[in-house]
Amino acid sequence: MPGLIAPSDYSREPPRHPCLKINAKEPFNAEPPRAALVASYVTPVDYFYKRNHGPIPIVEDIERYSVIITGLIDNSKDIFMKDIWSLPKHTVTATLQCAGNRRTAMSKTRKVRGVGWDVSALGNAVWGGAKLADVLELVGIPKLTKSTPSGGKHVEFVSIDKCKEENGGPYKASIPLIQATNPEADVLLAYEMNGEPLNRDHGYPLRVVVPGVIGARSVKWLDSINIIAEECQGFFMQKDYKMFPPTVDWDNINWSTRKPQMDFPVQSAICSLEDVNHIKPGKITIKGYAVSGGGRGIERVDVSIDGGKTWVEALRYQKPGVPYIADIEANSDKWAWVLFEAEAEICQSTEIVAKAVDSAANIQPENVEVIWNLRGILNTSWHRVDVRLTHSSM
Ligand SMILES: Nc1nc2c(c(=O)[nH]1)N[C@H]1C(S)=C(S)[C@@H](COP(=O)(O)O)O[C@H]1N2
Ligand SMILES: [Mo]
Repeated sequence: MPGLIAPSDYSREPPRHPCLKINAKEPFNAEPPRAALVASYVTPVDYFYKRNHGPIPIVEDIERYSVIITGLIDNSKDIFMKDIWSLPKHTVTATLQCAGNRRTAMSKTRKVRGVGWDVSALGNAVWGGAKLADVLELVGIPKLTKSTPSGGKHVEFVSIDKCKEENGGPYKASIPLIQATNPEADVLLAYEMNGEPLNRDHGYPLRVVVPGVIGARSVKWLDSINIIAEECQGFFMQKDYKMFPPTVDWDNINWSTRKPQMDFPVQSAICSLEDVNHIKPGKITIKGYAVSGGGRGIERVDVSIDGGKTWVEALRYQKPGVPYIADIEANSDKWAWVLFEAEAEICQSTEIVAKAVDSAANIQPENVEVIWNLRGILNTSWHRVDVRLTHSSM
């Protein structure tokens, strides 16, 4: 009996929470309602977005499950769960965001290809597992290694799920070896999410979590780790999840001109309101999230209730009673989102807007047109929602 198997159809999918909005059924892609997303700092597993490219793998025998570490190293090694469990356990609070978050809105200006997502293709979880830097030491790669003696410079993660983009082959991605062996980068081989063993949708029994980087590099259902000379040549690294300018379309694209997207840019969205809202005049609370990639904090979130003419600064928070400060010295979770809140008096129909600024003073672009790209990734334009006043009958 093998440790982990990959079904080729959807007859053995796990149960999912009925509140999720399903964007694609097979493979299963779903996100929570906006308001549920910002109801807590740590996203409950049930509400955490699910982004899959094939049927969900199944563990048949956890004792036999192992990950082979191979490639440009002296000796390959099979790592079993007991080996992973015997390494120091680290917990990292990190926001995972799909590069396709807010794709539906980008598609409205000009059509893009890909699964449509509203603003909830992200979640914040407490990931528990071993640091990849510690795991790689088991095969003789020291901390902070740029290149192995035999020229390995990248760490490729290969799964076993059957993806149609890979012609039935597994999902895979890579990160630079220097990031993988840097304990400060907090790259995990995670076996827990919010204190519970990972569930099937999120990568049981073992997944990669690469904090601050688009979700696509956090490979689920890990099967092998390859130390390689060049970055992974898989579909999702080379023919997808790359950022192109608005002038590039399907008839003139040359994929090799761009690098695979890694860090995500500064992002925010209002989650207490839908795209169009009918409300009574009076006080409202505007709530949402802001997050940036690469471990950059959120310096400021600005909210406007007049379509972006004037702004007020929103209150930012992570944990109750702990002031949020966007500084590496502070006791903030550097890989995690911040939630924001602002109160406003609404006395006419208007557009409410949010934009965030990160600790490197990067700011979200005003309009989606300037960042439009054919795959509809990284829509980080100012988030705008309409409020229309309903007047009591006269
Ligand atoms: N094996 C495997 N890993 C994967 C994927 C996948 O389809 N197969 N999807 C990736 C993408 S695009 C994202 S955004 C995240 C989603 O993780 P989640 O479903 O736990 O939210 O997983 C990544 N890892
Ligand atoms: Mo993604």
